[in-house]
Amino acid sequence: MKNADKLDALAKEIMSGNDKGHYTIPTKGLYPYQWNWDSAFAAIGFAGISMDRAWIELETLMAAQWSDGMVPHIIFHTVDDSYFPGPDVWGGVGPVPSSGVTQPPVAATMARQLYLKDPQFSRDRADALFDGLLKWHRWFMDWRLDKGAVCVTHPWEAGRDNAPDWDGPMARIDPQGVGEYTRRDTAHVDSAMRPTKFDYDRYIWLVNMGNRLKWNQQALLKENPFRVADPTMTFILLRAQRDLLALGQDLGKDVGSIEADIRILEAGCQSLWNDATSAYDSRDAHTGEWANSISNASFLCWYAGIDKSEMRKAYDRIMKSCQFGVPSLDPDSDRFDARRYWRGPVWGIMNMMIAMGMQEHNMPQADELKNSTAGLISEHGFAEYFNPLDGAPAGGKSFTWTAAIWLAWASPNASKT
Ligand code: 9WN
Repeated sequence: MKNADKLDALAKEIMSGNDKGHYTIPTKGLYPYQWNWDSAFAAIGFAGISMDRAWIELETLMAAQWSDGMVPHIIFHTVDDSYFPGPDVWGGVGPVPSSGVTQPPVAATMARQLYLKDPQFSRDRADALFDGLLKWHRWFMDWRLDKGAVCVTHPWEAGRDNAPDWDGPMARIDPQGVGEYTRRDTAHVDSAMRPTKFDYDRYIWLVNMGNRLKWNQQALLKENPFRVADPTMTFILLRAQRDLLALGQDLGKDVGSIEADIRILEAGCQSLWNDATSAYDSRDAHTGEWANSISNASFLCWYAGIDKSEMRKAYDRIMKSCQFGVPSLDPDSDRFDARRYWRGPVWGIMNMMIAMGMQEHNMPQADELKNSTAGLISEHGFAEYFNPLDGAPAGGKSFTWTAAIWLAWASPNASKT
């Protein structure tokens, strides 16, 4: 790619423009706070710029860990009216103002990437984060398992906010009493690219319930009607446990329970196999109903160390049906919407994780996906997400995680940094 150096420079500019010193915002205006998995990707983006800054990103994230082990999905370092819902609506009970739900635990995997890149520099920093990461993973194992698969208790936890995976469980919520509120997201981005009012009423209703219960997991377990066993969380936690185990062994830590947890999660992944679609799927933990959705999260199986010939076939079929993959929903689905957020668009971070797994399984699709993501970004910019049919950029612009995955993975210069 001729302009790779220019794009590297632009990606670095975006990261430094969104850098608040000890954490990074995803993009100005739309998302003015620190987000959990965004920060883990930002960390590997910073790794080629400054290893110190890369570790600081993860350290700031882990400093927001709650006493029960949960690491929140948004950390409100400041108050900013450009985002709703803010800290007052959430009522997080951690050491710093935060939301009350978590996000996919990619942090341990990205911490290990930093460690492998420069073990000497990283050793003490990794050592200091190890116990917190272990405690967070334990929290998932204690509170969120269903048949060994990890459940989300709010669509925002999966990071795939309006994925069709949640349609059934969301439809069963009656958002009574949610009252009036003003969305801010649609002031920044075309509403056709964002979740609907139907979704938002239920998002806010779930937040109000959690706040009322002071985010007590035992109480939520009883009251929360939304509990979905999800491939995003399950595959990502399984991968994170494997990385934490390897990191812990290198650091000479007590890794006692991690291997047993890995066996439980491996069984959990199998519990997400939907025979009807021949793919990994989300399952409503309350009713046992399948979402019947083949999403980009389904293809995180390789990232978790799990291979299935049916998944390879489904991947090849879906990639043939769009110009740029991996779409967040199978384009053959009648719920596919090429522009609307997690119901069709391509997300660079998902592509990177899918390709990491494919690479580890020696699949030639890994390089193809890397090259196609590089082409997508070089033609259409560092957008939050992209239309899989024509590559059109969507959502926020100058986006941290798209810049980060460019620098750490998609750029032709990535392996040289
Ligand atoms: C709610 C920040 C986050 C990502 C999520 C993405 C979107 C937030 C929102 O933005 O969600 O958490 O307000 O839409 O879906 O994956 O972490 O980039």
